Amino acid sequence: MRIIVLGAVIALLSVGTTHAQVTDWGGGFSTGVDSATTTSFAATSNAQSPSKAKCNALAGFAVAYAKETSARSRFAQIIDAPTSVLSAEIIPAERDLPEVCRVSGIVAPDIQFELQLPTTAWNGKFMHYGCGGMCGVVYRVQAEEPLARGYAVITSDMGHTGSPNNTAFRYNDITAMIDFSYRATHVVTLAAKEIIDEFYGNGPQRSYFMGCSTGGVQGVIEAQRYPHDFDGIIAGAPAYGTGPSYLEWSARANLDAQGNAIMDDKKLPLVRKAVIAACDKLDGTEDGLLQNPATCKWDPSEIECKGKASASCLTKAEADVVRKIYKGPANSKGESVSLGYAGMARGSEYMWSPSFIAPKGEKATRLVDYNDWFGDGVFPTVAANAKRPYDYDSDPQRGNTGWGGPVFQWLRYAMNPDLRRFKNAGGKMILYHGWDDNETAPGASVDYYETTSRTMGGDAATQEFFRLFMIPGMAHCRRGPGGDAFDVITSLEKWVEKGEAPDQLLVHRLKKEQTYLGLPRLRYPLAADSYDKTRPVFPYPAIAKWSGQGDHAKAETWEKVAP
Ligand SMILES: [Ca+2]
Repeated sequence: MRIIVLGAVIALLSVGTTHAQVTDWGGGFSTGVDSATTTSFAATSNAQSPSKAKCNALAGFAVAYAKETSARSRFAQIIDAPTSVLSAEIIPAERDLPEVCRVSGIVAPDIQFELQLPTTAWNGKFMHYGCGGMCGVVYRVQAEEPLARGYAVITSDMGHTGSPNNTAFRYNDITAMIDFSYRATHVVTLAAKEIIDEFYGNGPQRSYFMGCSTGGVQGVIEAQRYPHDFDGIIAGAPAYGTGPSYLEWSARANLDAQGNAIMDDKKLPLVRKAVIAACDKLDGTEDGLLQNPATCKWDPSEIECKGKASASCLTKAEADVVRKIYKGPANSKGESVSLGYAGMARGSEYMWSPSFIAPKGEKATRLVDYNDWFGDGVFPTVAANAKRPYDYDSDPQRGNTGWGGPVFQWLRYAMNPDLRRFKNAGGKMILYHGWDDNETAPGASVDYYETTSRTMGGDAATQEFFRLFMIPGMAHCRRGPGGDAFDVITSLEKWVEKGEAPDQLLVHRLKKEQTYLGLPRLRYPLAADSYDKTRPVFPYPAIAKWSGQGDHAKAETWEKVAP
């Protein structure tokens, strides 16, 4: 059989293509991913390995698709997920990544995906790796960590092509809204399982989802709406997006009535120093980190100027700015208008510049990119209002909680605490969130866990299938002074496959900090000389407290205590 790889089609559709797109929602994506390879290969049927033959057979679906013959029918007939394979080709092993059959395709109407199928090194399992920001790109690099472990891995663009920094894709486009909100994650999973079955002759023994930021919210929504898709889910720092935009709130907190910045970022170290001085020892050791910022009640009035304003104290206006950012979105009466959000955590002040409080003379980045993130997104059907700021008095009253208006809000609602179907299906979920996150409010994960715990019968019953780990000193998905490297895939595998629930995550602080986007992807176990500190993080609400003996940079000197 002569094989034709539809390179031109791939190029037109930009599957797997991105050009150094960078977004502040750094959880889920990367820069500089290579373009999709469009090289043809000329395999002949009498010189093929079995996996090459199977990969070519998948490519045959692409040929059939182009010719509109009936051979496409198996995937086209997937209920809820009519799928077309556009190309399939063998990619040789490189670095620690195995040889794969790389399949590109589309789930109708326009969700592009890439599925990588290890040819000889398959571990029998499937991983769906989530996206980041507004997605719009198929990020191949996301697949690397699970791929190196032998997983068949799928990634998708969630239904539209565009910059992950721009919300305009969903302007008056209900299909794009639905696919991005929840449908794409589900239907791409259906397609993956069917193609896996076609390629290997049987479906995956286990199916997992993993992602951070937008990827995190994809995972949580899967547990809520499609509880049979995955045996296990890792959801990091979910961008729930259900509250009035706390990013905008935090940036506007620093504007006076004329729209000028009240303070610059020079005083942020002063604030953080005072926070740490007041609360560091609550966890038993003065290591510059707060294990549980929620118990720190420090107030900016502590360092308010007594007499003349100076560099070593806050003016009353500056103290108000800091207090507002801790508090989170509120109306003009001072009443919180979020769903249990606590605003930014104490100790996270080092992450506030340049997002909320910029260097002197510069504009906070969350004001600069405001229109892309919130303008088009917040008021998608009222063009005249598209660029106006969120009104924390009137908008909540109109049911507009920010982020795309009420319709989009509901499509993407990720706070349903009724996880009975997920639990009954045997699903397990690990949720993690950095306490110093300045992009998705950490209090939202605490709120979601607590609401779920109340709904599902308390902590013990909930932790049978769902555990939250709040990571001290970690920013959005990674980075920060507390350590950001933990082998969460292995933790989930043990839980699902051996019934060993994760009693802790062992967090490592790397000597060389990860990049903002987490590249290159880490591999576990880490090299022993790559980190200088380990610490256990226990399932919320338990926290780690130093025992008082030994080296507090070593995990074994910490104990699990009630909050
Ligand atoms: Ca401490």
